[in-house]
Amino acid sequence: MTTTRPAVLQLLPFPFPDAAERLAKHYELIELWKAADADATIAARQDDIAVLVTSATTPTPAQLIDRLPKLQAICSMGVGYDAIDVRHAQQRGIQVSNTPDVLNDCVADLAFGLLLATARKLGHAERYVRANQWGSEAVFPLGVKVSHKKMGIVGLGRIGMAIARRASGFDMEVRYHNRRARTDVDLGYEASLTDLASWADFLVVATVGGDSTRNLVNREVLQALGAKGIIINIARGSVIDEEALVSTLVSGELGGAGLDVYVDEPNVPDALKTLDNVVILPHIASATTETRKAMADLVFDNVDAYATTGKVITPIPAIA
Ligand code: 8YV
Repeated sequence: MTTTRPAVLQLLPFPFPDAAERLAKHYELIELWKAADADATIAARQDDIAVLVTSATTPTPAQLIDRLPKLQAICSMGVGYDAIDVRHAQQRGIQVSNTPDVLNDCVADLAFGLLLATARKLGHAERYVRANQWGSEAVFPLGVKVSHKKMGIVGLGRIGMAIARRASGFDMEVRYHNRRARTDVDLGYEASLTDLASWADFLVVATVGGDSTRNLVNREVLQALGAKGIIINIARGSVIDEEALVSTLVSGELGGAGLDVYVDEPNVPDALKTLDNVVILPHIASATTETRKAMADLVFDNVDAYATTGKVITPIPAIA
């Protein structure tokens, strides 16, 4: 069944009242989560769908993309795109956009919040007071200092740079590891991630997710960071070998961890839930009203731009 007006297929709700109105401006809006039978809805409308709206954490595989023969653009909410088969879409000539930059501050703020919470045991201290242990013989353990310490950043991109700026506010020395050194920053580059880890007091993971970085932070790197070292992850769970992470924390080979992302979200390894030197958050790095609104608006702007100019505003670079 074909209709004159092309359609936009929205895979997930956006928590903003104007979302539907914005998306229905140029296209007929199909809100898939409202469909009684999502499969039947896609089958019935496959020839009308020109644009797909998804998110960084919503699986968007080649199978789904290939069910939409008239698809021309995929507009995703979020900067990460490891849940979307971008390469396949681009090979089909489909433009794919994400929402970079608008979330850098909140993600970097959360990275620092996690670092301070882990180093100064804020979660543990909070539980200690709530359990009425304060004043009891259970003396609360000392934390570790953050200011003037050494921070290693794995993945010095836009978010990594925002974290480095915040670290300078804490008088921290910052070095980083990327696939190759940047020529536009005056921060120390470490070609070896293991060397960066053994140098650092805090290792912050801010790199992209996906196959190219899977288990980049392996057991050797975690052991190099050491019994006094603390790892922070606001990127993707897949970047750290999660098994090695759990066992080095349990054995004491690794000092502590502040985590916002995991390999199989929302499932967090139970072993992590029992450790007081670990802070575990539910993937909230960009979860502020201001930033999520800015992310949603950029999705809408990408859809509008595609409808009016045939080009999205923030395309994901071509994946080789
Ligand atoms: C998600 C994120 O977008 O931007 C990313 O890559 O992981 C987050 O900001 C957010 O959780 C909504 O899906």
